[in-house]
Amino acid sequence: MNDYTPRREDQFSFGLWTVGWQGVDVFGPASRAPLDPVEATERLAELGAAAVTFHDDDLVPDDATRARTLERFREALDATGLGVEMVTTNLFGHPVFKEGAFTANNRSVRRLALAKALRNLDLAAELGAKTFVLWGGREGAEHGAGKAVHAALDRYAEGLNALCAYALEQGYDIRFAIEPKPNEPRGDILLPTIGHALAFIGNLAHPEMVGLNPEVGHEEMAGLNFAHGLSQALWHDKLFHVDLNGQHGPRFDQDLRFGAGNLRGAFWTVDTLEGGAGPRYGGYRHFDFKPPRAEASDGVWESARACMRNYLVLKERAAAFRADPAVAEALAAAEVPELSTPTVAGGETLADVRAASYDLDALAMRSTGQERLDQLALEHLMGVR
Ligand SMILES: [Mn+2]
Repeated sequence: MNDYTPRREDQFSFGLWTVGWQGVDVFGPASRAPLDPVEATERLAELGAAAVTFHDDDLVPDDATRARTLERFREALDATGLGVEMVTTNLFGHPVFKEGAFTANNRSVRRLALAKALRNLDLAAELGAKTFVLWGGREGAEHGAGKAVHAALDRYAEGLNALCAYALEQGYDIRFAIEPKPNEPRGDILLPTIGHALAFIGNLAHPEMVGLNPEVGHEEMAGLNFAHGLSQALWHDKLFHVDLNGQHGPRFDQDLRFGAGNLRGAFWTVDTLEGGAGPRYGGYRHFDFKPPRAEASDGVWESARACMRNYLVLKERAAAFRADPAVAEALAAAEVPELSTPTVAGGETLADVRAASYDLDALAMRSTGQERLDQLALEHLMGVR
């Protein structure tokens, strides 16, 4: 009997900033006390996580205490056996980045952003992280003429190219992952979706070193299908990392625990990550959520626990769906396996395709079996099959 207890091999990881979020929002100050990164690491280990991640500012906000903080953090990692799988740089919090970081109009700000990211890249390598995430929350605009997007993309590429060149020069075993988001905090953010970021990566100097860190809520804020986005990222071999959380449709970034919000979307997200109908994602299942401001610390740990539990429950449901003989029949009836057959067979010519006869009436009237298939999925999700 599966009791949905997370194990290290489930590869769950959490940002220190998630459980550490104090509830500061646009309308009010902190509702919770600061959380020591050492305590966060210990509690997450107890709950069954395999690794932690952080922004430079989450862990070492202050140069005066940097060495001691890092020493204590390393001791906590050693004691718990947790790893640091990903590191990211905060290029959005400090007011200096209010008008952008890599794409700020101000050149000194861009140089400062690059210096901060390079310093943190050294730290990422030192702690053994294999992925370096870049979320450009301030890379955008609220106005039309205020940001020359063509030049901004040149500078964005310049920043990423510099980071890649530095990682190569240092021999770091690190890949970069861009995290798209359509808006918030900026009115409009550059590289707003998975698709925009994929296209951008193709024009970089080292495209093989740069992939994606898509986030459930960010794509759903844009009204997009997250599982489809994941599938396309996997198709391009660009799913380097993933941020799991929950969101109720296009509205402010809710950062709910995974499984809350669009539960049906979460089912297909897990099915996709676990290779339900394509390659399986082999990386960490990383949670980037915010325990609601209304919660005290008990609620913080309950929501962290629930992220992993919901993933494991959905993993079981998705596996049951894929193993169900009725689903195999429904998939065949819906002709889903036929999509893997090339449209033009080897040895055939386009002239053969044009010369073939097609029974339009029969094709137009054919059953597609989609409702039957989807109802089976819903019944597995609802736990009645
Ligand atoms: Mn995120």
